[in-house]
Amino acid sequence: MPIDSYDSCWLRYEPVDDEELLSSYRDRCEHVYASDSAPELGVVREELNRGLEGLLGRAPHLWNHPPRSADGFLAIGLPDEMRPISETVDTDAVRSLDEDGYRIRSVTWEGVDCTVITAPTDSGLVYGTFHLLRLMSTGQPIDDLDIVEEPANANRLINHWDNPFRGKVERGYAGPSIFDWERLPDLRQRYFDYARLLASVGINGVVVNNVNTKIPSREGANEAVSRRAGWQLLESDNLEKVEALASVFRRYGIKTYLSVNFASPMLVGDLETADPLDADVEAWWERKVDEVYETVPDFGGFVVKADSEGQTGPYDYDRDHAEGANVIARALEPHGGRVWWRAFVYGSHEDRAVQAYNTFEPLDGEFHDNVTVQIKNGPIDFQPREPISTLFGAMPETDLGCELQITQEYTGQNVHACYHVPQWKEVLEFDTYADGEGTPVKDLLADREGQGIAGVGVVGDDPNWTGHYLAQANLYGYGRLIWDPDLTSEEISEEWIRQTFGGDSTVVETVNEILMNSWDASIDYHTGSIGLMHMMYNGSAALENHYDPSPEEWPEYHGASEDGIGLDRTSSGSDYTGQYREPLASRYEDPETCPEELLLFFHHLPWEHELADGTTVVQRLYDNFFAGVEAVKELRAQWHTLEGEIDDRRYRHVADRFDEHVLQAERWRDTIVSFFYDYSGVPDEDGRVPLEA
Ligand code: GCV
Repeated sequence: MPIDSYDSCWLRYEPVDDEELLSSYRDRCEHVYASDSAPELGVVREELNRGLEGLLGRAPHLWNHPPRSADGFLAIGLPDEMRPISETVDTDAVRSLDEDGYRIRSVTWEGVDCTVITAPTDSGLVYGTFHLLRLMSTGQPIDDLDIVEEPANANRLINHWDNPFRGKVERGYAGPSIFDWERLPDLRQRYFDYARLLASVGINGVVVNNVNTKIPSREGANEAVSRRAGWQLLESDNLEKVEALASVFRRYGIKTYLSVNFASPMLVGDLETADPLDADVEAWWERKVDEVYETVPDFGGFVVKADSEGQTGPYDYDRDHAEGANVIARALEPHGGRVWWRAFVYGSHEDRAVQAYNTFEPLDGEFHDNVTVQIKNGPIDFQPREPISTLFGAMPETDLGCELQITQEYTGQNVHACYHVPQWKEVLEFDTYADGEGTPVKDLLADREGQGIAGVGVVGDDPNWTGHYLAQANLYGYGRLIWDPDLTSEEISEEWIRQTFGGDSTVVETVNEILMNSWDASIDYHTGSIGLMHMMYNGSAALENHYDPSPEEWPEYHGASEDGIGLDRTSSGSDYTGQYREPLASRYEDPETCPEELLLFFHHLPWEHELADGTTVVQRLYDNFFAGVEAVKELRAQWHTLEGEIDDRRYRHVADRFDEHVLQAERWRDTIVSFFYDYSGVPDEDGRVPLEA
């Protein structure tokens, strides 16, 4: 069931073809008793209508009271709202669930088989509804359910890097922004469908514009044109546009946020300073935030990128980042809003990896209660694999957020297949030793009201939303994983496949294998899998593509020289190792104990340094780059077996991309292994390098 002219992603609600399941679903869901007292409950009814009509072949009967004549029914409401719920579940226990939590239970009420969905909040009912529909869409039985769900992370955000008024998305590979700021407050159906997709996987906050709120003007650029940028969303005239989007998202329990420029008091207001300790600046933020909340009463808060890549920040006024964040936080506090203050600050240290910790760790305890310091998963920038940022676990007095990237900036953009859930799992499972052994990132972030996870958005106006059909799995998986980090990558991919391509076991197994092997392949042909990274083309600032290989641009990131490769980040180098707690610091410090997949991130080693199995560094790099390309060819071959098994449109789209993916992986391999050979002069033992002319 396509949504207008664009893809329905995992909300296809294809007819159930298993007769037994169909009849059991019908018995329990043909009649629905659902309250419609709150806006979210309108959404529940709409989604059930749409979903059940698709799955069961006919729309359900919706009731405002228990359907007396029915043999079974579905009851959805707050714990005390309806008797089939209050008389069958422990309502105190439901009321004490976390916000957004819910309970689904099969019960017998007055002799009738019922399914109840109940929650402490309306948004919990939305999530519970999507859960039940997911069970049916993936062919699960629903006649004996007893499910209690609470999200692990309180804040589950998408950060759009969309540039308002320009239509472009920075690092967006799925076409222009779906948000049409020129036409807003007019709404598009697509906004509602986007909100449905997000709510169905548990997202509860959307930052609608790019953290780069001011595009640094380029020489010769028309200033009036380059001024049209994200910071303007804070202008009074634009707030009704923000409210229009918020009116859509709030129906699904999703809050709306804005990225704002630190110099807003000067850009949006007419002050001559943005100094966070200036009284006029403080008063300006208060007035502006009051105005925002008058227009958008449930506004979520602001994201700020400061002192980074051309964006103004507190350093411009000799203030620190806590002083910078706090002036904005104080203005938001009376309204319950929050500042998500990014730790992505670099440029003043020779080794970028060490700067975020050096900047933020000393400020632990200085941030206002409603500030969250948002940290990228690794110290560099969303590379195919990085060590985990040393800031996790280093700021116990501060609310922290983890920033992941859903869009594939460095992993092949909209052409390469790369399923990122295994990578994010590695991040969340990483043991920081912050509180001794057994303090993984996921536990540090969980269960704190001011913490959570932010994912850099992936959608654009492309009919398939994500540029590459298989990249839908990343949006789906991001939401599911941050709701429940204990789900396995395979569980998530399998859910996605069943809802997206149907339940045929060959299709499920094949797509699952493709997804699960794609990240490893990407690391192999982009990096060689022993800790290198950042070898992509950047070019001029206007053209940065981060897609093609270009290792010669980045000596400071890979450290290749005639005597070896890698960077010394041990105590004899930049001492990034020293920012970790023990035993991690010692483990990374010594090349003998450093995990091989991160070796050259921490160590500069001779090309012919022997690894544990006797293979040299340069030979391992050659082997891994070649293996990566072979793996991509295998993914393509597996995809080819699906011809005729899934619809031709999606089959072709992915098949064509795999052809290009193979070519690009070969280009990466050939460029980088030749680069290594030029430096090392060491040929490949298997005769593959130097390449034949
Ligand atoms: C939004 C990298 C990306 C930029 C991005 C920046 C950031 O540098 O290339 O496009 O800017 O990270 O995360 O702020």
